[in-house]
Amino acid sequence: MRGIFATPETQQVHATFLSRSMSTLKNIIVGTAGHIDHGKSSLVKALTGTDPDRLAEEKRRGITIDLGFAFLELGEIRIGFVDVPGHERFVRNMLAGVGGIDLVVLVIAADESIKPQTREHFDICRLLGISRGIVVITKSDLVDPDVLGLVRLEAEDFVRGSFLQDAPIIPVSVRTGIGLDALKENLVRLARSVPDKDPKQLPRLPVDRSFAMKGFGSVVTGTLISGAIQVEDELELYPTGKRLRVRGLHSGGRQIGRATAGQRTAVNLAGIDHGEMQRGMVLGPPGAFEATQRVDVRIALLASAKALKHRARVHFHQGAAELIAEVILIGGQNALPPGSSALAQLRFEERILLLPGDRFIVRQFSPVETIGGGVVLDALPARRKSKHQTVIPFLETLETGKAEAILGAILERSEQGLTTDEILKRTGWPPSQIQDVAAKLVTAKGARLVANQPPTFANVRSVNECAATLVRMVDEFHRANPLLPGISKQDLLGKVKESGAAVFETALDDLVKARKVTVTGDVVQSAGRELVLTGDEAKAKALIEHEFENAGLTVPGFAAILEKLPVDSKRAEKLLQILLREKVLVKVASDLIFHGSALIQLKEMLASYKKKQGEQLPITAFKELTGVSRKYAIPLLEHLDRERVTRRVGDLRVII
Ligand SMILES: Nc1nc2c(ncn2[C@@H]2O[C@H](COP(=O)(O)OP(=O)(O)O)[C@@H](O)[C@H]2O)c(=O)[nH]1
Ligand SMILES: [Mg+2]
Repeated sequence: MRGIFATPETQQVHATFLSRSMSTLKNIIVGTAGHIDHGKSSLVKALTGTDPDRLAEEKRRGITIDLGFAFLELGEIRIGFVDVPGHERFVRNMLAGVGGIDLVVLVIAADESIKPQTREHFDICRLLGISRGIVVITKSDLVDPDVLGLVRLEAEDFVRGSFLQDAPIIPVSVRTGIGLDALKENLVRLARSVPDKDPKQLPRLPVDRSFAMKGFGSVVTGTLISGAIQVEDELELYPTGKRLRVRGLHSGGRQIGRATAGQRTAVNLAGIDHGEMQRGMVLGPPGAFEATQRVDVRIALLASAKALKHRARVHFHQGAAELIAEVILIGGQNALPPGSSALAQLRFEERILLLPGDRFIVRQFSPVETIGGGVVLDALPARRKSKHQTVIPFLETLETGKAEAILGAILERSEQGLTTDEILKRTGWPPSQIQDVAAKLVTAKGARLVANQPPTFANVRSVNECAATLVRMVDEFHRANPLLPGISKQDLLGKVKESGAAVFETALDDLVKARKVTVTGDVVQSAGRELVLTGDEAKAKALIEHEFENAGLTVPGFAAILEKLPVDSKRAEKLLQILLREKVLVKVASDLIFHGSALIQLKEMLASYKKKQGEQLPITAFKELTGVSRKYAIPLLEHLDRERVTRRVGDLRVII
């Protein structure tokens, strides 16, 4: 499939590329912006040798309709150009391309100066938070120096107070070649200042083209905005849920094994028809993200726009996607005034993959023009009833908070805690970052690890509140059921269902550690609860104790005792539990119970043995000393080991 973009020029680049190592190259995406006919495509061609107008119709009409692409290597910098159409009818195509760019070349023709789409494209760049660029005054050969000076002043004025305020302004002409070298120098300088992309981020490739290649099958192209993709990777096509295998990768007209963020990338995919892949869909890691139909955002309206009414419909553009959205203003206002911003929920008719931090553009429904933009804060907002007062501070934390504050705020709104996978869907952070941030939050006592499989984190308050409820529920149960030993765990969990199993288990564990409740098998009861016994029960309890006390170390089976008791076996079992809890009886092994006094005597016997015979104690000596059978001797000795009365050394015990 080599040769998707093959031209003589790219093949030549290929030859020079082979002598260079991949890792030393820095990939940068440069987008053009500006009014139609101002010379954007000609400039890209002059810089790269590639005509970005690739469609037959574009060539015939001499205008750019859809996105065009070209590549240029300057030293260690590899630039992917995204050439956008300037015509107002094709702003939507412009928007599909501008998403992943690192720096913009704002083109202003010397003979026309600033025109409507110069403004609109510039607004879009600002709204998308693009932070670097160059102003290029094209067609400088068409005007005299005075006019050029004037256009330069107008350009300076135009960008004042924006991210381009201190950007170079370079007059060029593709006719005379003037300014092209200066432009290249500035591109390299600016490209170097673009921060390196974090290779640990998860990959996202918004699809801007999809087509079939004879002999290869389906191909999509896009700007890889984060992470890396490798041949043979499995990817998911969001929001369709389809899983696809990467058969091949191309960038800049050559086959590659791995594409990294900041590269224009063509992906050959197995197992799908190209017609099923559309502009706006996103390739990403399988199962990692979740497409959405509503997002909470900060939305800003241009000063030049009309007020935006609550519930207004707009055209929403993000990445390469375009959808219709309904704007729900969260603060309760009726309209958003021009030049201001607000928190809002956007509702879509279709599902789309969005993540916090994604910048978007909104265009008026009709007539279609750019009116504002914003940033996604919460891509999976909870369905809320009327709690606007809590959602506003929450969204403000997502907007401005540090990672730990953000995770803390997300957990605070998730009663049951969240697994790392669920946190990923809400933040887009790679797993390693989630682990780091969660660990810091746990250390700072802002969160608890409530389960290990899978790792689940919860707000500290959720656990504490659940524990408080549990104490209340167990007390209530005792009051209502004085003769039952306690409430089953299952029933107790049913009473705090909204806490979820992981938070419940952690809260219960806390209560056991704090000795507020005890858990025996499946039964939870308040610690230190004094059972009120009936006369028969009290008699039976005394009898049980007596039997064990008399038996010393040669304890009876419990069945034998049962026969003598005036209560039924279920109740007898309960009485046994009480005696164990009171530590009158001691459980040495699962079916071996002794009276506490017998064990004290045993320890005394061992102490005097040690005095007379020394510390070494063979098992036979132990059996003789105590008169117990081998069946009892072993568990008893193990009990003594645990109690640190004896220590096992080979076949011997040593009395400590
Ligand atoms: N004289 C002159 N004409 C130019 C220059 N750059 C572009 N043009 C012409 O301006 C027209 C529009 O150029 P094009 O690159 O398609 O503009 P775009 O719509 O911004 O992409 C074409 O006829 C070009 O030949 C230049 O530097 N000097
Ligand atoms: Mg063009």
